Formats: sequence, C-alpha cells, structure tokens
Amino acid sequence: MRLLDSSLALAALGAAAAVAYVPACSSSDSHASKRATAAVVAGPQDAHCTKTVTVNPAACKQGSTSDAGATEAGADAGGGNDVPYGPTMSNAEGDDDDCKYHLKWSATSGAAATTQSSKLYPRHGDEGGGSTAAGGDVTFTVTITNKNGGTPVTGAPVEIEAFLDDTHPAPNTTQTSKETSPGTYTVGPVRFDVSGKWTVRFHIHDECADSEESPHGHAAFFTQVTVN
Ligand SMILES: [Cu+2]
Repeated sequence: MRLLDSSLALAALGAAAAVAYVPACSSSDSHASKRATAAVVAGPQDAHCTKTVTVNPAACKQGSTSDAGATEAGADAGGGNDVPYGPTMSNAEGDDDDCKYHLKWSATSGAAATTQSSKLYPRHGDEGGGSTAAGGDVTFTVTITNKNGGTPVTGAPVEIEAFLDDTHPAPNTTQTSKETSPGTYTVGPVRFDVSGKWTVRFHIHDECADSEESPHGHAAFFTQVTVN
C-alpha cells in the first residue's frame, strides 16, 4: 500500500509536471465541466464515543505490514457490511469511528475543469470502481484534533473516499492533501457526478495498521451534493 501510494504520488507529480507545459485546461475538457456544491447535512449530534482512545504512534507498524493491499481491499470491498466502520454522521463535526480524533469539516466548490485527466487513486478499501465521469470538483477542509487533550493532529496523511451508495463511488481524481495550519488540511479534489446525499469518509494515517491505538482512523459524514 505504501509502495503503491508512493508510486502513485510520483505518477501524480509527473502528471502535474507534464500539465504545466500544456495550456491551461480549455473549455473542451469535459472531465470536470460541471459545478458541485457539498453542504452539511443537519442531524443528531454525534455522541458515539463513550471513551477516548490515545493514539500510540508506535502502533502504526504493528500487525501485518503487507496487509494493506490484500486484507483491507478484501475487507472493505464495496464499503460493505463486514467493515469496522461506524455509522455515517451528520453535521460538520464528529469523532472518528475509533474515538481517537475529533474532526470538523467544510467544503468549497472548485473551479470547473481544473483537471485534465483522472487517475485511479486506490485508497483504503477503494480499489477502483470509480469512473472518469464528468462532474464538479469540491475541496474539503478538515481540522483534526486528538480527543485526548484536543491537540492538533499534525503531519497526517489525509485522504477522502466518497460514495453515493454501495455501487456508486465518486469518479476518480488525483487527490492531494495539504496542511495549511497545524491540524488543518485541505484535501481534494473530490469529484461528484450526480446530486444526492453522499457519504464522505476521511481516512487519517491510512498507511498505518488499523488497530486499536494505531494512528489510523476514519470518520464519515453525510453531505448533500448539488451538481449542475
Ligand atoms: Cu483508512
């Protein structure tokens, strides 16, 4: 998984470099020619955590190190039922499934047609299935703090998995994540191809083992998407 991510990152860099020599995306680019907005869905306030788990960085590498591809892909296929994910949450903040982190998120519509091509970007549990369909790109901002002490979670890889339902993932994009201030990350683009009530799942430290005290965590929120 880490090797794969690295090669993807290199591929992404290569793609970015190549794009730099090409005139800015023209109106003929059909991949992201729509505009999407992703709004918070109001609902019951998240209160699923009855405990606070303190992350142990050393636990990142515990367990199987060759797992990621096989084990997680198998376990997570389809975002299905045998996955240790908690329920998708409403509102703009909540705790991760394992009660390690607290997240607050917002979304910003990106300019249409800012990407020239789409790449498969397999992440935890998402080994493809996305398309390169047209849609609108949205960038998410997420602020992550440790539940224990409320300190910012810095230097964390953050990735987003988005899906409308079990059979409709978001079209592929090459996501990047940038920490703009300690514990606050902009992640995207995420492409939405149809309107509806989507789930956006933030993956934190996806490179780590998915154990009780590992830095690996996930939190999923509903977002009402409008594409036009
Ligand atoms: Cu993950």
